[in-house]
Amino acid sequence: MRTIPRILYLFLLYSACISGLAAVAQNSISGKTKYAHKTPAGVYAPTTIGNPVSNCDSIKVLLKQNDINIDTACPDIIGNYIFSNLPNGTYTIEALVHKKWGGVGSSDAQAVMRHFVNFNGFSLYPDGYFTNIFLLAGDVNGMGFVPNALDALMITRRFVGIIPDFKPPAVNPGRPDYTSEKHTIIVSDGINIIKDILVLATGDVNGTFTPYSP
Ligand SMILES: [Ca+2]
Repeated sequence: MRTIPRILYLFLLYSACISGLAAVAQNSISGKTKYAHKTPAGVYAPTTIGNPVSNCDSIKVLLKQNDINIDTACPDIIGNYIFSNLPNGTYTIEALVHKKWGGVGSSDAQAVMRHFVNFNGFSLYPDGYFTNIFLLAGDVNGMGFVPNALDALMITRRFVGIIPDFKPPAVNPGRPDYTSEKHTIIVSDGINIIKDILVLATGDVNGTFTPYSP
């Protein structure tokens, strides 16, 4: 008669241990920071983008929860980053780049116009439709709309030197010099999530820039 309560006790003890382990499970998120580069022939070929050995000034990865930055990782020279010992939860990662801006010219302005024309249903240019990081990088005025004639105008104004950057007051609300993907990641059960983060110089919608060396 006493066997059943003993089994029940052991089962409850086991359950408590398992749930206790789950509560303290430590996870990690790692990957590479990459520039969404395209070759001169337009072939998509992302290239790692990192820091010099001596410092962590040119690119960082931000770890956020509920839009609040809770940690920062310093990618190495070939873009490897890692966040360790993360409690179970939902996190957002993105890169913050402080490298020299470049790679933006008339071909980017033209590409933005092609995108805009295609978005409006004309489909004149099969190569003219952006997605993902290229779409984000085309919103140079930060209005959050589909890249359009105003963005193309701002790109032109910058590469001919009328405006120094895409920041206010010349461009409102404006954008920083680099655009990053943002990934929302759920971690649990002590696993490592591998996630690369793509960046582009804001406005480099055809991915021509090579922002090296760090
Ligand atoms: Ca370009």
